Amino acid sequence: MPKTILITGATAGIGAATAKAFAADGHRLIVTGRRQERLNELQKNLPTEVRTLCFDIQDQTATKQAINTLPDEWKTIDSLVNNAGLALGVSTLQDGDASDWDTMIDTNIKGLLYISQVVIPLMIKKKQGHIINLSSIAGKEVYKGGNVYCATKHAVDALNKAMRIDLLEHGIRVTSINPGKVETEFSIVRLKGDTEKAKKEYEGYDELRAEDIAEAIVWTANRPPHVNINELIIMPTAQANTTHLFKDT
Ligand code: 8X3
Repeated sequence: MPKTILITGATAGIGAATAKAFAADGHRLIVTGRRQERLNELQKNLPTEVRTLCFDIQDQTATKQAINTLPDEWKTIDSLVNNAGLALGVSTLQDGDASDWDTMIDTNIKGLLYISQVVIPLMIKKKQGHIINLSSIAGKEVYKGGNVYCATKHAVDALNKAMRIDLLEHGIRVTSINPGKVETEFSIVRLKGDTEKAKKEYEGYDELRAEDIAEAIVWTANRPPHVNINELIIMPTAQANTTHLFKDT
């Protein structure tokens, strides 16, 4: 039975791979992001019915309005994949840039809250649904230069647990996915466009691919309704934790 899956930040990386994986399974999609051309491109390349919603998740009003524009037959969202998120900078706290902090907090925490608050009532009405929150190993551990990014992902970890309590009586499942190093645009964004340095992040070991995470996300969504995967921590075999990475160079 085809489901309706809403994926935030679907234009690249894990979001785009997740859209492809769900579409390959025959599900219809609502893909969101800030770049309409990228959303159109994604829509063109997916084999199932797709609606695009272009808005900035940091803007609560825009987020609300975007979901409200969906026709009723698309408001039957089965799974919300809270994927939009980013890291900016690797400075110590004392050298950090407050505008980077704001963007990370506004996207990773507040954006996740804004969209969840609009989608949850639609799921409550149906007495079912599944929220899949993209956290990170940075939501479990803290490392040098990670400060605010780690704090935002720790917040996602807390919200994941809180949602499970708040939504318990409504039969809504809540899962968090915590990946280690996945090669996407993540490091290019974090390192402010320094592609050379970003490439080095993934050299000397076999890093995770966006598709590895997408496959896990689809697997959690495909469990029978009485099974909830609370959380998954997924690492490259070469990465034990955020401070132990075995590079064979
Ligand atoms: C990204 C994983 O290890 O770079 O969320 O913090 S890590």
